[in-house]
Amino acid sequence: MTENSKRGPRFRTGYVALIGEPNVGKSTLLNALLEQKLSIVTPKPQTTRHKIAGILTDDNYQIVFLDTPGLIKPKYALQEVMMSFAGEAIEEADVLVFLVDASGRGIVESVKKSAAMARLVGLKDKKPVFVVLNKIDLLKKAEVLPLIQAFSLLYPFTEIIPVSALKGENLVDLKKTIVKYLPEGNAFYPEDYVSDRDERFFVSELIREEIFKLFKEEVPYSTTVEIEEFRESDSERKTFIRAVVYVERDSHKGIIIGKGGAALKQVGQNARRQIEVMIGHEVFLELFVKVEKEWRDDKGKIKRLGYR
Ligand SMILES: Nc1nc2c(ncn2[C@@H]2O[C@H](COP(=O)(O)OP(=O)(O)O)[C@@H](O)[C@H]2O)c(=O)[nH]1
Ligand SMILES: [Mg+2]
Repeated sequence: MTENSKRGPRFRTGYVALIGEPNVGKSTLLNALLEQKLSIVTPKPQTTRHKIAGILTDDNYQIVFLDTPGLIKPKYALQEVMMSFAGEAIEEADVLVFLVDASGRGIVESVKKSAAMARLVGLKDKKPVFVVLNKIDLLKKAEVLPLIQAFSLLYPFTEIIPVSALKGENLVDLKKTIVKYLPEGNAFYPEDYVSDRDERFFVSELIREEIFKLFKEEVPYSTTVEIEEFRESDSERKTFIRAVVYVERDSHKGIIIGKGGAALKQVGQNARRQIEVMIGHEVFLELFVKVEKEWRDDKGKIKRLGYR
């Protein structure tokens, strides 16, 4: 860190937690703000299981966005751990962003919940609390303002900002507004850092994303991915990756592998393409499936499988 321009009194740096119910678009928003795919996105709820930092550095600021798992009532130990990540992000944040799906039927309920949480956190720590109304591309223009007015009556939110993460609408305004509330201070990360996570982590996430896209019902939720080997060969400009997909039951193992291995092959092909885009050169991906009985209910196994 020899860079001088990222220091000095006017530079602003801070953490921004992206909080909200499953599927409101937290991960889509993170990726849109960073203009690159960091967090995996699928149409299924509870895709995000970790707290993932996305770092955005500009001439005058560094914002560290924390993407979090959606707020739910935990049913098993993994979900408890997921909720603790959301809790940590709320604690760490300088600015809280409650994201809601402005097009959803449950919007009033979710803003009420955000207001209740904002009361708890905002009052205790005096943190700025934003409501970001996402998915406005699904609304008529005339519907947006009344929505903002309705929410401003529920709680004195610091800011209420309508956006479309998917279409990239109003994101510049969102960034500018966030920066106003960040403390002055030097950058936490070198300016070329985009995340606190390494390539191995993102590789495992890209594999998990394909599993979430391909399989139905409970199966994807029972899986997790571990990278056993990650080896770059400079001479061949190729990366060798061996990963294990853990499932909870033998029956799930059969489904993931599929007839004659067809399903696993599909996961591997799709994931490899995504990984190659991220890494920027050819990838050789080997996938195995193993059963780790009831891992989602075992705190020790959960930790060992990378959720910490
Ligand atoms: N129409 C529309 N869909 C969105 C928008 N943002 C996210 N989505 C979709 O909502 C779903 C859930 O998104 P995701 O980012 O995984 O939500 P998360 O669970 O809150 O992280 C995905 O199918 C996204 O494509 C948006 O601004 N407009
Ligand atoms: Mg997510």
